[in-house]
Amino acid sequence: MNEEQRFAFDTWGFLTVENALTPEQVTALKATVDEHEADLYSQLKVNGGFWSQEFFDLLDVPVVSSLLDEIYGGTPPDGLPAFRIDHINVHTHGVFNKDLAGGGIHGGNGRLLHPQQPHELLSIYSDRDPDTGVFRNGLVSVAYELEDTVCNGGGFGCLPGSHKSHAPVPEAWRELSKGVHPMVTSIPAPAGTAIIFTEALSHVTLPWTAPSTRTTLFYKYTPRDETYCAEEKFFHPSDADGWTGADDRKRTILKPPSQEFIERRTELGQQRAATQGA
Ligand SMILES: O=C(O)CCC(=O)C(=O)O
Repeated sequence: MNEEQRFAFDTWGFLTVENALTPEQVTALKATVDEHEADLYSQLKVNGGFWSQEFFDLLDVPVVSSLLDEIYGGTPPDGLPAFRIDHINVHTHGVFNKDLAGGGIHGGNGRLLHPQQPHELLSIYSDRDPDTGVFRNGLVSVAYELEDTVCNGGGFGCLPGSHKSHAPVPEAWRELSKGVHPMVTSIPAPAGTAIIFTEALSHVTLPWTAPSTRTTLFYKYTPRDETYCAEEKFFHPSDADGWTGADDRKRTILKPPSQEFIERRTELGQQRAATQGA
């Protein structure tokens, strides 16, 4: 991470990497999306697997993975990635953009907003050790823009710095279809850019007014031994079988969290439900 990226991620909760994808990758990925439907929790084996080699390659884009390692506390001693893929979403305008009028602001730092809850249940957080400067993060998104979001005022929006907030986003700001509060910041990104943001950052889809089709791929990661999504949505190392570049790195990224973590999380979730129901 260079000093600009470290400042941006620490202070605002996101950073951008221009040219993370080559124009050839952008073209190939867009063509593949056009053959499919925009999809949440996409690329899972049960749904047919990765749509193409380019979709598989995006699991581990070197310029992005080195940043993710730092975001997740540094490269582990085994030299393999510090993170796993949690889920992949494919968005196009009009499908997930509420008739292009803008979405609802969501996200927030679970550990600051709900400090009384067990950490295992709060997969959305962002932290930095004040002494060492080491980052610790839960769910982190890498949004690959396949269409310019520079001049049209649409695309990814957020409240920079809100990943450090102990207070929820004001209700009156939340629903963008009712109006975009001036504090909501648009993050312009030419096609091929990766926007890397912690889901602890309050963020949103801005109204899209351009005639072009916005196409964005969201690769969402967690630390190796954590999860955001439920067990039936896990990827598995064998999902790499048959693809070029199916190495130990990719298989580590596709690995589910440990069984111990899953059981502990399930138990804590049941305890919380019982307490809330009591
Ligand atoms: O449209 C965007 O860029 C924001 C997407 C979003 O809200 C999310 O991935 O949680």
